[in-house]
Amino acid sequence: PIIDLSRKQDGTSDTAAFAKDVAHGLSLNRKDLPSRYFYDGRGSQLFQEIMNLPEYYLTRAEHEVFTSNKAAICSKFAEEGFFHLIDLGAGDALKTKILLQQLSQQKADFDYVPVDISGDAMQQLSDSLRTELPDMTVQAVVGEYFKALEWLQENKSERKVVLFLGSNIGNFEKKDSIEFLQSVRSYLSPGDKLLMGVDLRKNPDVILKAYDDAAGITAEFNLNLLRRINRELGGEFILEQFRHYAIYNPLEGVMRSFLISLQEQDVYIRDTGKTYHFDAWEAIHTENSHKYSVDEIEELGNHCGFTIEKVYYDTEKHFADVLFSA
Ligand code: AVI
Repeated sequence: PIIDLSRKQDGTSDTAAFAKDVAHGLSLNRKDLPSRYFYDGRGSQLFQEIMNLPEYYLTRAEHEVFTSNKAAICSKFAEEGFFHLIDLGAGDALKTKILLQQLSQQKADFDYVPVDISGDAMQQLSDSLRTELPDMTVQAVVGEYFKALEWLQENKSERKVVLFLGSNIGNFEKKDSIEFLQSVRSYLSPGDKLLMGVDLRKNPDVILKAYDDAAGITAEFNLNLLRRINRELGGEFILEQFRHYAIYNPLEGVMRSFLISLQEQDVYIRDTGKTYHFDAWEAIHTENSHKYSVDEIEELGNHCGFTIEKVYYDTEKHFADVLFSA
């Protein structure tokens, strides 16, 4: 059985929240839309395609980190007996499965708690694990990260190992990443662990290409946000009148993505009851992807109550999976 924590308690629908965020973001002087809205059905599918692109090194690098270090990582997880393995934003869990296979080979005593906002993804993952690892106990949770941690807190007090992989931390604003990690820490006890996947600072050309691929899949992924507004909120964006633009700032270590209006135009969005004006070449900021040095990630972790136990790298040192202890 899958636990569904995604229903709103306050009676408002997801669409109403989306409309509110879009209305707010497009009314700002510097227009801004939250990147969490990328992931509708088509957006999630495009992200899968991104992860297979030759330019998008992140997924391959983390895959390598896990295949080369799985025994070491898993023995750290299992060294004190039973634990809950909580995978925040599990998705298809392709990389986590490397660890799951290893853990079951080691006969580790654990259960697996994948958490994701997508109910479809959690259903598919539960089904695939039932055939691939039939002896493993799986409790999938559909909902926001924090709801799942709260739920776990109420129900059990055993040891926890939290996974936050794939550079998902990079999509938070700096202050939100602190709030997030402090909150994760508040649900953990001393000795519990957090394994976090972070994209490292590197040659800006390599980073830039990962977010502006030759096949144009990332551009599609970004533009899909406007398509989603059209479909779900009755928006009237003409997609051809916007382009994807991505730029890396090496001082801050931040990749930023935008949608740029190719001409002066007005766009009506039915569910917000408003028309939004765009100057020619005006930008909508849609995403940040932060790149870290190991020192920066250590400082962030320490600030939030974690200490580094071990850092695992791929051979090119493009990516790191950092094992923190609470
Ligand atoms: C999900 N997240 C870690 C991806 C990233 O690299 O920031 C999302 C993404 N955006 C464009 N390409 C991939």
